[in-house]
Amino acid sequence: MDAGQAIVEIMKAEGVSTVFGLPGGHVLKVYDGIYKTPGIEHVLVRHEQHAASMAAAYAQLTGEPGICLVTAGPGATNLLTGITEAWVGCWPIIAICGRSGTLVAHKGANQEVDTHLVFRPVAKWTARIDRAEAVVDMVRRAFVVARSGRPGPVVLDIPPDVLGGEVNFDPATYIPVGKPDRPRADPQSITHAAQALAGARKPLIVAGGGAVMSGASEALVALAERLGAPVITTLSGRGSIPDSHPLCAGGLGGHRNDLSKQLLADADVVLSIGSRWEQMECNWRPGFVPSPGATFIQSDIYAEELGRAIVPNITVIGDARLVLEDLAAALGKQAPTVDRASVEAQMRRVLDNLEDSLDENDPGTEGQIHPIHVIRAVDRVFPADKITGFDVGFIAQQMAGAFPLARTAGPRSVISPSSFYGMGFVAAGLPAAKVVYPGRAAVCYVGDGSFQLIMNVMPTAVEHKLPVTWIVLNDMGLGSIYDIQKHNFGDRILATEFSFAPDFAAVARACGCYGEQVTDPAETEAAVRRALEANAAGQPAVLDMMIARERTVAAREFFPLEGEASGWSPKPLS
Ligand SMILES: Cc1ncc(C[n+]2csc(CCOP(=O)(O)OP(=O)(O)O)c2C)c(N)n1
Ligand SMILES: [Mg+2]
Repeated sequence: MDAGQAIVEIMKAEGVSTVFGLPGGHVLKVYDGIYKTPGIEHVLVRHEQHAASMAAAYAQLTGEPGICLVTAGPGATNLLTGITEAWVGCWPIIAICGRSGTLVAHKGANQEVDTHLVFRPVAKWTARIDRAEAVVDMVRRAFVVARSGRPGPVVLDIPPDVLGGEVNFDPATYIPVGKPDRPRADPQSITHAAQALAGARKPLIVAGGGAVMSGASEALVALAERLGAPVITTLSGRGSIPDSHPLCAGGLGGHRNDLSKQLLADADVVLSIGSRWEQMECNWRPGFVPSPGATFIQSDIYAEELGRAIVPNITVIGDARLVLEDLAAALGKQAPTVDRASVEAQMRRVLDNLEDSLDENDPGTEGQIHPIHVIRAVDRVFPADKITGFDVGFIAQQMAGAFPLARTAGPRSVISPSSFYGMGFVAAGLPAAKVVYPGRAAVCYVGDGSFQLIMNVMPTAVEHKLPVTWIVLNDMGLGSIYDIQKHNFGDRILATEFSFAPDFAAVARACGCYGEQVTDPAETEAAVRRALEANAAGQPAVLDMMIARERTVAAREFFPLEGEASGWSPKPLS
């Protein structure tokens, strides 16, 4: 068979059932392989960046590599931003890209560019494959690299003559890579960490995206219960402990709340599992990171991440699930030092107050639509097991910070940006939710500015019958940046307000989606219901919510807008 067909056979053997892509002449041998191979679907995007976003969303929701297939030159370079997001977010992607033919290379051939070099700083591995005989081994290796250790993107660059070359390959004898072995931590570091946790009066666990990628949820909840330790999650760790669990305290940094803020300040031992404590998560300012007197235990699968932002007292290198299981085993049957029931009761009291204060914030059906009002409507109308996407922009992001609102459904139910934070990345990836979970509803909060970057995702969702709902939080501007100009640049506003905006609902309808603009707060819930009904009937939906530009208290604290410590230049901890 030819190498193009062999690539498809390997994908199938590795469990791939969907490829996200956009063809060009250079990669038609692979497309032909997909055509001839039952069991592999192709989702045709309208911009290659969306293929990377969908592949990354697929990876977040499954833990498995998302696959992109694009042509040479611009097809490949259009992937760059989404691939970078996956690199920063540690999500596995395998991108198969075309390139100019071997015989005409380096002469300015059609669409020729050194793709493997373009992607080098933002991929775990990039390779130019020059011989058909190498293709099988290299594609197999791509699965090894993308899945193992710290997961991430792999980019393969293959000329059409190589894709058309004969390979000696029998799919029946191919041994799939499968899931990689999980690295177990050194028993000494487990003992050391367990001793610190056993002596803690106020233990706290902070779970990041690594906990989700490792499928560590059950072990996380078991250890938290064993210790009587509350759990705070980063945005990409959201769901690793279900929102409804009494030890779930919500988010970190810009997504924090009165409860998680207090717990982090008070904790005497903080166990961080699969989190890098990035700037977008904790700003690296006192009050947003463990207290100076606390013992900080950091565990990660990737040794180089340890101490990247905050120097730990104890390090544990290993797979999150195994680390959590081994810590629970090391703690054994010795009596917990913490009374879990009283911790949970205290947390409940703060959470009740929090819900009340969110109530007070929400002006209900008066005036402009308040963002909290939108979350409430979605929480009420959408099923509890929905997939939730949180795109970029303060308002969209603060949806995640409105815990205990914006309820999510447990692990692998959230699509989040990485700290690369590309506008539109999550909203473009959203249709992948229906590829992974055809039977679950999927909804995404996205800013009006961000939505305008990726609106051409709608035809793909319609064509492939991936009925999701985008809730556009429309403040007629790049509100996050507008606020910085307003508060820190003497009110000099430039390029952050839209004097013209498209009619998103009309554009949605023109693309085959259900579309509705909502201006009256009293209509919010009914509109959300209509969007969900459209989804249930197989139609994607867009709700253009004309909202007030409001932030949660946490957002104001995280990005102070006035004075010395303003926004984008936080002082690192000394
Ligand atoms: C691709 C990209 N360009 C620019 C930025 C910088 N940026 C961050 S938030 C933001 C404004 C987003 O506007 P919108 O989506 O309307 O959300 P809002 O802040 O108004 O809630 C911008 C421009 C970014 N994160 N990504
Ligand atoms: Mg906006």
